[in-house]
Amino acid sequence: MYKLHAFAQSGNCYKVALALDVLGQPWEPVFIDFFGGQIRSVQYRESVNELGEAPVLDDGVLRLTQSGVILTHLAHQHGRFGGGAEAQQREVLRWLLYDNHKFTSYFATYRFMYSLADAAPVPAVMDFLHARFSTAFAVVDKHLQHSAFIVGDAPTIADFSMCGYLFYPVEESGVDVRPKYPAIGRWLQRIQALPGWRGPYECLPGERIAPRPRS
Ligand SMILES: N[C@@H](CCC(=O)N[C@@H](CS)C(=O)NCC(=O)O)C(=O)O
Repeated sequence: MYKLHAFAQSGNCYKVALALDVLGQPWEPVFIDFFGGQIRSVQYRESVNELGEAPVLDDGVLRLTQSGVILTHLAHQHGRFGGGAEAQQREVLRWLLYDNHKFTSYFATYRFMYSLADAAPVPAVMDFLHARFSTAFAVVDKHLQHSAFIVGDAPTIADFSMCGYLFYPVEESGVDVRPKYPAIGRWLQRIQALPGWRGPYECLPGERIAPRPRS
């Protein structure tokens, strides 16, 4: 059975959990104590992931890291959600790269600093991150005005990757994405309707943390 090293607040872990659930593949969670510092320990880097990151997937033979690599592996292994023809597969990769660089990363960092980090956020840093993810969200919203899913009219791993942080509660980021970006909102509804869908706090291991109180 697949083993997914993960923690509940990680949208990057959720990307993989969602793919496994929608593929109908049973998997076992292995809790990472992110907030207790486990991921930064020498032990974690030496024995779990030299990159010092989550998610990590054990598939029985391979140990894989980087959600985009894991998703691509799962799509190949199960012959689903990887895109059909070569041109579509290339599109899937293009959006995975865009997601990792611009769509997920700025928003995930913003959310972490907004409500999960110990220290209060620095306003100038938050303004920068907000501007960066807003640009990316507008790009994706425009794209989704003409496309049911990120690549064509059927779901792919690009969707699972890009929605990773968008099913968390609004109070964790302070950004109500659905009304602000209506095409993204409709796309999230389509993903949520896929058989097997579960939210991040339903499937990932670890306690839910109350967002840090705002001053
Ligand atoms: N591009 C990576 C990002 C992974 C990542 O940044 N994971 C976070 C948790 S959501 C992490 O482990 N951060 C630890 C750190 O940056 O020190 C992926 O998609 O897997």
